[in-house]
Amino acid sequence: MDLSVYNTLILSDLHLGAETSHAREATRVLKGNRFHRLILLGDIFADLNFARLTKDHWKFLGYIRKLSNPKRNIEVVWVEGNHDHGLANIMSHLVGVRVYQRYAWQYAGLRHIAIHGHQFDGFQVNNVRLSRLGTSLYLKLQKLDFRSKPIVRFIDRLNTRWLRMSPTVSAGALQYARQHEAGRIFCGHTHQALHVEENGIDYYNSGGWVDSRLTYLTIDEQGVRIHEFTGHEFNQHEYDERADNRDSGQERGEADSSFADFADESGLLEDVEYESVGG
Ligand SMILES: [Mn+2]
Repeated sequence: MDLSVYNTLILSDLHLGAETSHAREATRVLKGNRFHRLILLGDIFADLNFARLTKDHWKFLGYIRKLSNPKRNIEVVWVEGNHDHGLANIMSHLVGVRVYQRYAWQYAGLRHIAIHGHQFDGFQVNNVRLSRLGTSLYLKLQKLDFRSKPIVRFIDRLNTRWLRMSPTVSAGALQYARQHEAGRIFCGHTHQALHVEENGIDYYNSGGWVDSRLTYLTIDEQGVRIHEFTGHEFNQHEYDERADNRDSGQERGEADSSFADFADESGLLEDVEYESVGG
């Protein structure tokens, strides 16, 4: 992977807790890149049910906690999505990250705004609960291979609604950027990585980590780039290990083991030691 230091790396829609979440791959992206700022642009969680988090999901959270350690000098920002909604307090304590509804910063002479994007999806605004259910259903159905025609038609309709959401969010975001005098605006939510330029304003969507395309954004002096994680970095051993993790249902339920993974990855035990010496 690229070893240059990015000003900002943006990742969204990991949906931790969902079976389709590619948490392991997302952790590899964070470990394989260097950046001054990390923006988790919403829907990092699928819902509030922590029992559904697998070993890899806890490891991702552990690594976020590690990155947010002040000694690392990386600004880690969590922007709330419609699935993350209400997690702000829990997350700031668990992983030590500040949570925002939207985050704005200045870079390369331009105002940058990061906002999840459900705010621009008319359906979502008045119907958070229903749409949350819709997303989980959509993610579940995507995995299944149906033969039944009515169900296929239903999935097609759901897909169409999903695809229509992408231009709706980009249009709303561009309008929002214009109103707030931003040169660049970043969203997630649609699970489709995208770049749209309109009258000198750039809209970028970071895509997601639940579909076949796994994408993230980087910002540096060369500009903004959409990256696709291809998985070429994997070797067979890691694939096997991953398959093992998916199969071990009992292990997934063991809170002790999950917490150990989280603590291990985050350096939590080192912190405890450090704090007890300092205090
Ligand atoms: Mn969303």
